[in-house]
Amino acid sequence: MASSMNKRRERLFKVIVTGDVATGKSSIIKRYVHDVFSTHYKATIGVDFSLKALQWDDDMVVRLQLWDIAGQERFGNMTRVFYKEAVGGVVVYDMSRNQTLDSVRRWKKDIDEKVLMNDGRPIPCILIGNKSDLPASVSRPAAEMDALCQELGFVGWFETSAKNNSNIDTAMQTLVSRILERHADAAQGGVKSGNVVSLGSSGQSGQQGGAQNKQSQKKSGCC
Ligand SMILES: Nc1nc2c(ncn2[C@@H]2O[C@H](COP(=O)(O)OP(=O)(O)O)[C@@H](O)[C@H]2O)c(=O)[nH]1
Ligand SMILES: [Mg+2]
Repeated sequence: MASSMNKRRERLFKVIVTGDVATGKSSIIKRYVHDVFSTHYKATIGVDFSLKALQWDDDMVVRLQLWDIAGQERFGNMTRVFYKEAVGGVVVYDMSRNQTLDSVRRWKKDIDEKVLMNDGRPIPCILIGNKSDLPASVSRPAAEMDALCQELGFVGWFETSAKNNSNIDTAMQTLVSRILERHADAAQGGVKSGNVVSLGSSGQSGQQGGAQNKQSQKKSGCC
């Protein structure tokens, strides 16, 4: 598929995926990249990354290098190399386990402390509540999630299911849009492949309102 892509312009973005153990980080990545899901729990130790190619528009291909912390979250102390040159982040909690939402604050703070855009601003991050398919999962009121996003500086929140393939594409699409906005200058500059793009930007803040997804139920939102 990638070979048939029209790629007059190409972007490669490193995106990091963090959150507590067993919230579904690896499952979200696997679903997004390979469209598979397994209930078999395999906690690997190390850092893993997967590549996802998106035909973003008529002439631009966006390649996402998705970094999975792959078990290191158990130790709470992530290596710098994990954060290095990331231009976007995903923090995942498990909608069926409250305490994983409490940890979101710490994961976001960690990202903001360890990686910044060249202009000194935090990298755009989205908040994902995963396992929406489970009966035990709890949907927080949208107002509460919006307020949390605002407070912690997430560009949006989404309820997903890696099992049912629900809302993951939408969530990632939003993140990529925000990354591209922040790198608007670079995006006009022609082909830049083989490199993780980590450029400063004179683009606008990604915090404007009104981008909320008001489909059937409110399963996501943006601050
Ligand atoms: N029901 C359900 N289970 C999930 C979902 N995502 C992940 N899981 C399960 O949760 C467990 C942990 O998933 P994993 O992706 O390894 O979590 P990680 O430690 O955050 O990478 C596995 O048993 C998965 O099958 C989901 O959306 N729905
Ligand atoms: Mg994992």
